[in-house]
Amino acid sequence: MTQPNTPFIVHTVPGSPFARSVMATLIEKHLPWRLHPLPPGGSRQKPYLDLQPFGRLPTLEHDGFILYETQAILRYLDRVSPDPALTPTDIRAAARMDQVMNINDWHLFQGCGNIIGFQRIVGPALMGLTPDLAVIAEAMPRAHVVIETLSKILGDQTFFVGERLSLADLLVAPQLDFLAQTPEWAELSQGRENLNAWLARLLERPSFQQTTWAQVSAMAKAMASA
Ligand SMILES: N[C@@H](CCC(=O)N[C@@H](CS)C(=O)NCC(=O)O)C(=O)O
Repeated sequence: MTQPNTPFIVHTVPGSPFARSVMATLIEKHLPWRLHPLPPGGSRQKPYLDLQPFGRLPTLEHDGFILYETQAILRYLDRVSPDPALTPTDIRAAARMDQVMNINDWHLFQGCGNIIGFQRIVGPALMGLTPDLAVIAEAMPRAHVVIETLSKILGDQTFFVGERLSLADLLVAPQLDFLAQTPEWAELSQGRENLNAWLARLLERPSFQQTTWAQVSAMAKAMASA
């Protein structure tokens, strides 16, 4: 029997966009949760590798149940605590949500967010790296296709699958927030105002305000000094 009142523990390095999706979903669901912060690089070492053998972030721990892969985590949270529902009941809307979530993992993160976001933000912040402009330029054609596709799917809807927030919004927003902080975003988002407006709507929500990189780093710092 799953217990929504048992605290959910999010293992992550502060700054992970996938972990932010999980934390934002927990907040949207009003579920009790806490952070288990890892140091930079901690995801590639034991004991974290005992939880997540691929060394990727995040991992959820819930009443002894260990789960990784962000989509699986988000769906678990939606099933454990169905109110508010974050999956549409309409079959085609649910399929569209799943499609956007897979676009996130296969096309937005892979080859786009993990290149441009890493070169511009994560690498400089955590490793003192200088952005490699050639690597960024190589990723741009793919990034254009991804952003154009997301903009088309969104259309004039408030959220990706209509007028209600879904898991798709919660998965994509942290990735786009990273991209939106890069100089490349002006070019990528040109003529795609609907996506900019959607991102602004998402980032205004308490669930995103409370899970910025700075906020999660402050949480980790407070825990370390407690
Ligand atoms: N398919 C995984 C992907 C997770 C992932 O790739 N996370 C990245 C970005 S937050 C990560 O762990 N990066 C840190 C690293 O590779 O050490 C999921 O959905 O959870």
